[in-house]
Amino acid sequence: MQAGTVVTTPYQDQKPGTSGLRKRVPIFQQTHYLENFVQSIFDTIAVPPNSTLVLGGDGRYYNREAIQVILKMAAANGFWRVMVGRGGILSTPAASCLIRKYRTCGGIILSASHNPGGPEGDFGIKYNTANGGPAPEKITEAIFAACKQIAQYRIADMPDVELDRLGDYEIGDMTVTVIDPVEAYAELMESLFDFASIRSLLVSGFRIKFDAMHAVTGPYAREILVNRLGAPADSVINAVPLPDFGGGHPDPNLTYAHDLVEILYGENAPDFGAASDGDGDRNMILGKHFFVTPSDSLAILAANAYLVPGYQQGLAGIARSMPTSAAADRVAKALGIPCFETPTGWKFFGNLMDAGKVTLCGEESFGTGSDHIREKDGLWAVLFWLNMLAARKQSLETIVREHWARFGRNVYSRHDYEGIPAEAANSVMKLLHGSFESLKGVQFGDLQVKLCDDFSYTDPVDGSVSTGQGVRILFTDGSRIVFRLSGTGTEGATLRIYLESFEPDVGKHHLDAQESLSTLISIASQISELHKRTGRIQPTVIT
Ligand code: VG1
Ligand code: CO
Repeated sequence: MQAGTVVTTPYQDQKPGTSGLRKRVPIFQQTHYLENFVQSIFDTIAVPPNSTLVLGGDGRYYNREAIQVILKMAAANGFWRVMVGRGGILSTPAASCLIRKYRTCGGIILSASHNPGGPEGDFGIKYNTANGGPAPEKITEAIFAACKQIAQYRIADMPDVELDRLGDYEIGDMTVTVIDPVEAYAELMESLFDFASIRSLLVSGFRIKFDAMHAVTGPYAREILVNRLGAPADSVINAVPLPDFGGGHPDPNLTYAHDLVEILYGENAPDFGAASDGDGDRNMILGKHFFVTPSDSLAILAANAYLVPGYQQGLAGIARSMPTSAAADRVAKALGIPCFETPTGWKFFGNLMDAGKVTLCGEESFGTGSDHIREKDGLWAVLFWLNMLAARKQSLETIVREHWARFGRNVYSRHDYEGIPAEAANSVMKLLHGSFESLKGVQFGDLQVKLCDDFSYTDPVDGSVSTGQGVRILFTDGSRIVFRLSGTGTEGATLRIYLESFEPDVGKHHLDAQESLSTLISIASQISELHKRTGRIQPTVIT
């Protein structure tokens, strides 16, 4: 094997967003585009001697090709070993699990998560550090700086590695170990949850449907839910990962996971439904004719953690992203534990978990997880719910309603306006920024504006500061509206509007969230001049 150096020129657009670098496949296929980014990762982390790298992706189009390139570059950059999932497959949580289990120096995950795939779809790459979590901002910024200056990369001249057979392959001084993508992850799940009682639930006629959306979780769900927990095989649908996700949009929400939604809202619906996204780190939880908002899900998991073996020793604390509702804060208060509010993106939870300050974390965007790994974890959330349902022997809807009755309901919704021109989106944000002073104290019907700001966060562990994390319009009664631009899209801009109000009155808990939030919804469109500036009246996705 010969390792050579290739002269290259930088691309200026390789700035990682909320979760890694995401671009359309044709952009990634440009000469040296992938190589430049990978070399910039290796240069930034200055590969220590005898290092192992975990490598895998969600199986989307270009996954295999990219893996072969990265293996050759890893060999030329002095890695001792690369552990790659069979077929190039690793879900994001499984990659995090492997990095931690084998104490590797980190991992590269190839995924654009919930973004569509295929030759014209999206591709993505992210680097996770030795703790198993997404690289923090200071590392992603250093990678971006390296990308802008790169002049050469190193790559070995070697044949492609056989990715479909388990085993060790010696390539020069490096070993490629093709591993089972599911095994270690499934074992970790068995160590956290009461599999025996979940199995009894599933064989007693309690029916579940899990929609893998033709993305990476199919093999994981089959192994865990069907093989290990005894659910009937047809409990897992769209279970085969496909390079284009079957033409779908692997985003587990009420709009894109419509197959599942139709089943759970249909006649003779199962008792429990769930879906996961492209790379397996998100979860949507449904009951019979019932939807659980991710913010409520986090709060409910926290309140019921004492029922789950892996969490029976108690929770150190909870963290949620700023736009996530304050439902979890109420549980934290009742449990007498701290609750942290971080910017959007799982990378902000890593320090808190490493420092032992929090056990559970969540985001309103269908992301929930714990310190068992350093990523959000879709199937973990499903198993947590099943464990809770098995222990409480009540319907999912009853559990949620009892939770609201005890803690009050944080009525919540997110409205996404996808694919709007970047200038229009920027002008909305600029208008809002310019209105902070004039909005303060203004009365809208019963609601009065208390404060407007742009959220910034000081990491309590390392003191790093992140600014510009979303515009908040806070009202005196605790209601709020948050405006943010997405950092994961690849085309135009996506404006997210997050709406929240608190309803203590149990007599009003049955009301539809959109109805309860209608005043906030109209204030949001008024103060952002949404229609005038974007031409949109209706959101693309409501959750
Ligand atoms: C979105 C979500 C955010 C999540 C991120 C990555 O980011 O809002 O909560 O952490 O996706 O999730 P944005 O910037 O588009 O709002 V995933 O499943 O794409 O790794
Ligand atoms: Co994801």
